[in-house]
This record gives sequence, structure tokens and C-alpha cells, in this order.
Amino acid sequence: MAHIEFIQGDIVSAQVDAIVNAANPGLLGGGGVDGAIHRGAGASLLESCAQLPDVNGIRCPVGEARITQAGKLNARYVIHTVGPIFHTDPAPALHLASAYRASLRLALANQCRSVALPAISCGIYGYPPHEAALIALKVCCEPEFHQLQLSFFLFSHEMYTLWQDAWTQIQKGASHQTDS
Ligand code: AR6
Repeated sequence: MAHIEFIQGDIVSAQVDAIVNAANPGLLGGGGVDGAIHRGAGASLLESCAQLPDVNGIRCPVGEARITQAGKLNARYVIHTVGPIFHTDPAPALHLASAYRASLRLALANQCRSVALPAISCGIYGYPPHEAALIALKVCCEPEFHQLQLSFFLFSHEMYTLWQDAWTQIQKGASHQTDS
């Protein structure tokens, strides 16, 4: 199983191979964690994003991921993904799982071992955090990701506690399956 840890704090401070960014489809920056990552990385990150191919301004559709250099961050790469807008997306759970899965696959394809992740879609995009945590953590447990070291950076104490609770819930479920 992947090694998973939870850190209450700013993902910009992460020292890892890749930092995952909760972006929007244009990939040209925004608020929340996206804004913080761009500020931390400096202007070269925006330049790298702008060079990614776009279709009518869309560089990364919902549920997909793209990789760039990480500018001044303590990481080799930023992996930009786009989570669903909870209240308008036709299949938010599928798209949220897909955003995590696409990000982790891109990390593996680029020889990354340690990855920092935010609570994708749990801010401006309005995903209920407990449900989001369960979806995210179940994807992280998929066998293809077992060699990764994953650090979830949760901004508030409430989110930090909530993600730890979700992880406990998943582990209990897994041990019940093993018991029976
Ligand atoms: N480090 C870790 N987590 C953070 C940080 C940080 N520095 N800053 C915020 N968070 P959001 P979304 C938490 O809104 O919901 C952007 O404008 C935050 O408290 O950043 O996927 C993009 O360009 C929340 O728990 O991302 C898109 O337009 C979580 O990160 C849109 O927001 C995600 O909140 C994406 O919305």
C-alpha cells in the first residue's frame, strides 16, 4: 500500500518530487492553492503552463492532469489537475477520482516517488470534504500506486482532522475485509 501521511500546512513548503495543484482548465493560475503555488514558484510556472497546448483555452479538461517544471518550489515538478465543480459537474465522484488517478499516474510516469497533494475541489469548487477524502484515499490505495510516498497537505485543522478520520474509516473497512 502507498505510504500516506497528513500534514496541516501550506503545500508550497513541501519538499517532494512533485506537488499536485488543484487548478482550473485554463491552467493560467487562480485563487486558493493554485494561487499559492504560482506565487511560490514564481513567474516561470505561468510561462510553462502557457506553453502547454490548449483547445479553446482549455489546457487540462476536468479529471485530467498535466505536468510542468516547478520553478522556485522545492520540487522537480508541478502536476496540475482539475477537479469537478461539485454542484454543476454531472459525475463529480468519478471526476474527482480521475483527477487524483491521473495525477498519480503522471507522477509515476515521470519517476517521482514522493508527491504532495491538496484537497482537490474542497475549496472554491465546493466538494463536501469527507466524501472527497474517502474518494481521494481510496484512489491512493490502488495497487499501481503502492510504491509512492504521498503527503496530503490540509490547510485547516478541521480539514486535517477530517482527512485523518476518513483514513481511519478506510483502514477499518480494509481490516474487516481481511478478518472475514
Ligand atoms: N496549501 C494547502 N492547501 C491549501 C492552500 C495551500 N497553500 N491554499 C488553499 N488550500 P481550492 P478547488 C486548500 O479552492 O476547490 C482556484 O482558483 C483549501 O483550503 O484551492 O479545487 C483554481 O484556479 C481547500 O481545502 O481548490 C480553480 O479555479 C483546498 O486547498 C479553483 O480554485 C482546495 O481549495 C479550484 O478549486
